[in-house]
Amino acid sequence: MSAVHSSPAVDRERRPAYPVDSRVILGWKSNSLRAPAAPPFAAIHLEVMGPQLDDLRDEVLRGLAKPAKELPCKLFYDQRGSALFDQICTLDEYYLTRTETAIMQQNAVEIADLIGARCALIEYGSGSSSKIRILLDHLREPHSYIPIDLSKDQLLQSATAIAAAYPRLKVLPLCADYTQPFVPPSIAEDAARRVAFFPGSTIGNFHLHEAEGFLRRVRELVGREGGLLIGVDLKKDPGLLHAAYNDSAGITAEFNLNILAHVNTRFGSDFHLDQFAHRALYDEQLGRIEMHLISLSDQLVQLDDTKFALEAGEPILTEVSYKYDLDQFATLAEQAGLGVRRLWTDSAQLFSVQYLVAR
Ligand code: AVI
Repeated sequence: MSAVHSSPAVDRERRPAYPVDSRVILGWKSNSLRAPAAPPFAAIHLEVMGPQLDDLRDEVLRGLAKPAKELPCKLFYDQRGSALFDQICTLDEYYLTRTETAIMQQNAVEIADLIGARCALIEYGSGSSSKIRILLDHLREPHSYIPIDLSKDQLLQSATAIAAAYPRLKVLPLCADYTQPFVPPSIAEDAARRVAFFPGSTIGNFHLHEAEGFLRRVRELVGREGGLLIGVDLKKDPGLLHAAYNDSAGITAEFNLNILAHVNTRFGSDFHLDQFAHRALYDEQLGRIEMHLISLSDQLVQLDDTKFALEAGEPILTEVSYKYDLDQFATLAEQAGLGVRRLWTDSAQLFSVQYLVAR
């Protein structure tokens, strides 16, 4: 294989607290938005804190140069990928979304009581911002909503829709790669409390050591009085898990393959999508789903001036999705300085929603 570009050593923790680019979008008048009917008075200020395209490119190059090739799962979510993911969330086999939503709906009053009045809500990976509405409908005078997402267009659309539906709420979207350390702008200093929201069991898409680092950063952001409301998928019958990630309509397969189309458009690589197949399997020992794309032939893929050789049958790891048991997650949270204040599950114990506070 040819030489791989090395990434400049960037100390991300010490990056200045800057917005790399910051823009104000007034209502729907901006050309960059293809937005449908929404009140023309909603003003949304979007903070953009990267990531820089070069950082992502380096991550892709590094992943493909590993002996066991991988791509970062955050690259699933271009416009088409986000739409496919929304479709996955409605599938019968994908129990996660409906189970979490039901848990939140059934316990919304208690959750809102625990969070308290005038809180600033910071949602990591806000996507279509749908589950936050359950909280916003029950919270007492929420102070502000800060959705954080990598996908700028979806972030703007969802933030604008939330601002229109909750006109008294300050909506302050932040475009950032929350899987990496970043220095957020000073967030809601005058709120009664900062509460992070991380639904969907997206925590499962971090490797275990990364999950601990992420939780620690959240703990720092929300501070001593703050909290984290998080969705955590639980260990269960492997048959159910297998079905959830190998749906009969093939949407997950399309979602998985779309990462290659996204990498092609964004970085100019030449992956041929018909030369790869979706595979998802549950590794019971590691307690995680692994999604791969399997090369269907011996082939070369080019990105910049680097050629990557793939053998027939060789996998590219595109995602891990850890499933936890309750004790294991409590220990992980503890290591990050958080304690489980209260948790809710469904009657079949498929999924949990947990409220963590600083210890
Ligand atoms: C976003 N994340 C929690 C999903 C999951 O279940 O790990 C992504 C996904 N991958 C395949 N289907 C859904």
